[in-house]
Amino acid sequence: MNVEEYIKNRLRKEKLHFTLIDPDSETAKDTKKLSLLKEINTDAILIGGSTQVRGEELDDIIKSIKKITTVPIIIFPGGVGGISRYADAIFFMSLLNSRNPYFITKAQALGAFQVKSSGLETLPMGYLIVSPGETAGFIGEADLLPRNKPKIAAAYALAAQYMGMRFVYLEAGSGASEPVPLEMIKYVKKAVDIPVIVGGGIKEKEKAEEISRIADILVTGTIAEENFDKLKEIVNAVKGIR
Ligand code: 1GP
Repeated sequence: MNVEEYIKNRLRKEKLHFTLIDPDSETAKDTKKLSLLKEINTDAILIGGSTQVRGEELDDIIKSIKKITTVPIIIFPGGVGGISRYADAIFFMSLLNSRNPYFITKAQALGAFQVKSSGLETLPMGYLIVSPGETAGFIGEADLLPRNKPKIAAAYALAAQYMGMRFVYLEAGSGASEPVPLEMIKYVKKAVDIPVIVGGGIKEKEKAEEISRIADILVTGTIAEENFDKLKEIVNAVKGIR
């Protein structure tokens, strides 16, 4: 399957929801919990986290997710490790607002040949971390995008597009107390033509609906761990938008 075509075709008709699974989480290791994924209408599974599960352990987790769902599995790498040829694609991403060039281009160079030999489809993505940023912001040494300065986020997103990236991700950080502000998502959407992905701190269906009215793709992670019924509500809210 060509994952980019799949995403872009679906985006012509509807807003998308991606479920992020941390390979180090309870859900990833518990087949009963994983099988709940069958009950939701999510459009792709992202595999990633700031911790480093790799090698055979990661391959096995992806294989068991594949038995449960037919939606694409996309690696959302937290670093140079964490690549598995059993996934369908990888977000080949650059943390554009990092202060450390390691996260902008060096980790990408170090991982490039590994990605090539894995045969994974690459989805070039500009990754932008918005305050509070949580673990991703700390680890990625981000100059957190100020929540009250949407134009700065839009400028970075447009730069991502002009550099040839085909997706842009606005990240408030996993477990953030508040998601990316709506005003910022609006600004970014107006500025770019590439799909805008938004994640971090989305816990309620009302918020999910507000965000999905503007953004193209909404990502939730923590809620799958904490409250599966709420995850279902969020996915239904996203899918209800026309
Ligand atoms: C992390 O944006 C995602 O990259 C998910 O965040 O865990 O807060 O849903 P949550």
